Amino acid sequence: MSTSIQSPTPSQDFEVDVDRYWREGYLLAPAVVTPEHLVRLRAESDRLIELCMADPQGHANRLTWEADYLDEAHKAGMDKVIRKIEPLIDISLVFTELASHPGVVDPIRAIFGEDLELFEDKLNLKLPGGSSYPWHQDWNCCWRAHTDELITCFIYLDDADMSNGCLQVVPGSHLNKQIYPFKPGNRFEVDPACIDTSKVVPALLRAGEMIFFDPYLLHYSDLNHGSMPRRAIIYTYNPARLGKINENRFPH
Ligand SMILES: O=C(O)CCC(=O)C(=O)O
Repeated sequence: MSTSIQSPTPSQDFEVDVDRYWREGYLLAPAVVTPEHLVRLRAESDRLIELCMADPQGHANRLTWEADYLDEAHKAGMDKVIRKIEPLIDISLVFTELASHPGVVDPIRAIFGEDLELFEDKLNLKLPGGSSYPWHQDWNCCWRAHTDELITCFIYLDDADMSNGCLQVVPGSHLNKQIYPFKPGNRFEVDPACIDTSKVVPALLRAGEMIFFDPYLLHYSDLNHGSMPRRAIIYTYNPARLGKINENRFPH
């Protein structure tokens, strides 16, 4: 595994390195939320879990469950644990507001060089014991029906490291929009044989810090082996000139 990782600079010095983003396919960024704001974001995450658990049928279209992603060896006690809530903003004013926080959207606006629309929004919970996300490219597995003019922002709600399943990326794997073949019989996971493990970089970030990345970037996260959650709010944006192109993500 590569040790050359970008480190987020303190926010007052943060300058969006647009060239670096396009070269490496991702950029780390400092926290733009205060510690008090972070407390409110975590409380909102708890509220949404309660809301969805109170009416899982009513929220069925927005929920995925850990039990559907964990293998037998890791399933015990996880049958009623939510893996992901998506979409989010139609049930959360707090996360609607965060999606347009200048500290979140300004770097993406700088990278695209134009205004933005929100394309996708989700809360990945990765609670203790939570499942992995195998190696994949978001555009190839999930967004082929849409534009590839997309930038994703991960905002961690908890400190993230290798023990609780931080995001891991392969810098430069987005270049030339290369599509890596799926694992045989799979329409999500890239064939692990294609991953050069010597190039993998973990995004070891503290709560509130962010990673922006390209829809072709190879990325992965492991099972949460730790005792702490690794929650992340994930927003994806497209250039505003394309309009609101993913409105049908909202459950009717
Ligand atoms: O939450 C994670 O660790 C990974 C999420 C991810 O890769 C995705 O939602 O496409």
